[in-house]
Amino acid sequence: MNYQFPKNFRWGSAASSTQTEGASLEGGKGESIWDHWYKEQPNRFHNGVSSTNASTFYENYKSDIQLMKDIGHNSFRTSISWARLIPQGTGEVNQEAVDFYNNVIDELVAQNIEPFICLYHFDMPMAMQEIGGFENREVLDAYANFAEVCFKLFGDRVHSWFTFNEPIVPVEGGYLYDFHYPNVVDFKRAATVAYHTVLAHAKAVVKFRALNTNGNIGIILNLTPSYPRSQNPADLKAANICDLMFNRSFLDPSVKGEYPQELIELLKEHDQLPVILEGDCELIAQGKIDVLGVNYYQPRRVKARENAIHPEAPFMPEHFFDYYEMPGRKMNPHRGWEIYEKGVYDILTNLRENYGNLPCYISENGMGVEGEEKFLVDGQIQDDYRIEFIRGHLEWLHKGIDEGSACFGYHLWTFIDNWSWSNAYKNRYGFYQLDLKTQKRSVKKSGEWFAEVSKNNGF
Ligand code: BGP
Repeated sequence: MNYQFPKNFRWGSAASSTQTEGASLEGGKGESIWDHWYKEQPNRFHNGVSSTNASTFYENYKSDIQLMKDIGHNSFRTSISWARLIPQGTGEVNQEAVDFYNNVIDELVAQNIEPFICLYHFDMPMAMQEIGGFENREVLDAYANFAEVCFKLFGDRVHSWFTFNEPIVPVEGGYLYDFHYPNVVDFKRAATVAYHTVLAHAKAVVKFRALNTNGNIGIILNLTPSYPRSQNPADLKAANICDLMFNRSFLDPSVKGEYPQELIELLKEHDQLPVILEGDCELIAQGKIDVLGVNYYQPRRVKARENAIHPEAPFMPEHFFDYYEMPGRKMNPHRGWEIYEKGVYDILTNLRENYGNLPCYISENGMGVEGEEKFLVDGQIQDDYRIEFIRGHLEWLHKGIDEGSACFGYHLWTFIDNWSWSNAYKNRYGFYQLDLKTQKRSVKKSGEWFAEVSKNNGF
């Protein structure tokens, strides 16, 4: 064995409620922004496919959990849908949802698969969005209340909690770049939503600590490293601003309990700072996490801007940088994303050197492939490219651990090919192939390979 991983290393995969459950208008579930947006603009979703049925985990959870077991999972992350559990966002709890999540958690535990539960994966209940979503401070309290309900209902069996998945994505998608509802383009409102999400996170952590719940609480961040084109000070400045805006805007408050002063100064200088109320800083300081989930897919390469900004263009992060396509970069041609395995090591090194080496795990990493059926041979997807992708990242992860990083696991995105927001089923990521017509699940070559890796705790 060339790469042996630490004892108790967590092997598994990640998914989310909206992307897998289906039954999105059944079982007493309230509408989320995804149900609503689809009704308004079905054309915004790849091939017009909604999350209404997703990959039918709601009815098939039991056999699906068996499939996890079959490929050696000892842990699995999904999320609890706020709109399923509390259909209006506040108030009445939906008993059918309680039963469903109890059944899922019980089944995972019975199969010795540790449940990692996330409380928010891009899925604002529509009733909460109608009153402003995370722009409205009332919604922060509603979210914290939802978190508390979850801790009380499931905390006896769930010991790894995560408040948010990639909280910057709904900020980017919903308030800057028009790829999530409510399709606003406004930096100051985006900054407010980001800031309020940090406050909502901290409120949930406070609830968690007050209940003395067993286990850990954390957050899952997409820590895309920002690599400068060169060491030219102008390129370095561009990369530093990206790092502040896209990584440190959530990493610093959740790990250190405070924002980087440099980020505050930058937003102040451009009149983009959200409203800060008395008590906010104390609250943020209480939101420090126990564990961090790291999602990593691709690096962000940037350079100094080459052109002046149009005087009437809205203020954007891109005022400070241009994207840079490094010649010779390795690509995943099936998704159009760069593959840079060392990124995972750079993230771990940064966490070790600058963030107290807190316990962390790779909560998402994966390779999306459009038109993956073309790799079908005798009924099985021969995804050697995915095996190579995972192996490459695990090698760098292993080096990080060797050098002292406190990384305790690796989860692939995802378990069974699932629905992915406006991309719907365009890019396939799963260990299992999903036939959309029959809902049949078939293990890919990578799933069988992963079972061996998990069994041997290395490769
Ligand atoms: C991550 C999200 C996942 C999933 C994945 C794949 O950022 O956390 O929810 O959607 O990206 O994305 P896509 O299907 O667009 O390639």
